[in-house]
Amino acid sequence: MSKAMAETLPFAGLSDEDLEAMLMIREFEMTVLELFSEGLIKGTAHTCIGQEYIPVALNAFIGEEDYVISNHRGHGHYLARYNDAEGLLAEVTGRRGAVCGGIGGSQHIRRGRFLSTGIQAEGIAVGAGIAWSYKYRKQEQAVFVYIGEGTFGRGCVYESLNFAGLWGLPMVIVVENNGIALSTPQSGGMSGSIEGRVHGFGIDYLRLESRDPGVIRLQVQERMARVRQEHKPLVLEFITDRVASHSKSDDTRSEEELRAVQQRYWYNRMKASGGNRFMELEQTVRNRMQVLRQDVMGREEAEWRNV
Ligand SMILES: Cc1ncc(C[n+]2csc(CCOP(=O)(O)OP(=O)(O)O)c2C)c(N)n1
Repeated sequence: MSKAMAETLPFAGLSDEDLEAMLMIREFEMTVLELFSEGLIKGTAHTCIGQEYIPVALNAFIGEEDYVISNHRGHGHYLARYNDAEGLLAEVTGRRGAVCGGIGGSQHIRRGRFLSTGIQAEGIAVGAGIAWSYKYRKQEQAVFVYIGEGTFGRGCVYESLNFAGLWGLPMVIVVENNGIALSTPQSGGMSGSIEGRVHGFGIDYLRLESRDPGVIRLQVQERMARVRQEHKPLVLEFITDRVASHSKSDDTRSEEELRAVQQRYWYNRMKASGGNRFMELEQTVRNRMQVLRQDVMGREEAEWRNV
């Protein structure tokens, strides 16, 4: 499907449940940016504004026993899985009720079979190890690893792909290709393509341009089943956009580029065509987040020593 075609899709498959989850992630990230400006975030934070639909779409394929390994831009990955804005907001602001007692902050979250790491490419190597243990024990679970296209600059991505291809590991490697790594566009940092590199290891690959979770699910479901049934790794490359800065106030893109990003943003497109249903859902989510913010920010500092 061409990028232009994907961009004109009318979000036919977007249920209220998906829309609410996407809006909640967006609202959470907007809150993080505000708190960041007020100096109330502990450490740093990278928002996934623009990419909210990806974990919402994929969550339908992730079972309780599966592992999800997230990266530095991981709030949406966590929220799509656990719908726990309270625990995460407390975590990034270091308040009581934090999911990791306030030790992990934005980038280092652990809950059940969910891990995130701020070290680029650490997740794919750890994920390959976990997937190998699933295979060795003849378990049906899979490992989902999120990485950005810029992380293909690290050598252990290739060691992990080789290992996954060679041993037939039940892994889904989700590449969130937002076209820019910090301030380096893909064209300035990558020779060849992600598809070419993945095929070099004999690994199944699918490129996704839609931003509609319903459409995405239809496109991936068959390949996803093979990961478990045939123990085959799969790489899903999402062509997406980082709508906000890399972290905060560090965007080097031109005004023209940023305008194009805003035009492609699912939120702006939905808002323009979503009518009352969209407005009502957005207001509900916004109110919920405001109440949560007041509650969490009124709490004492997290007791991280008790974790
Ligand atoms: C080993 C390592 N080197 C450098 C960094 C600093 N760093 C954090 S994010 C980032 C760019 C990541 O780009 P990409 O993988 O495309 O993900 P995106 O930020 O676009 O989501 C860099 C260089 C890091 N976290 N880890």
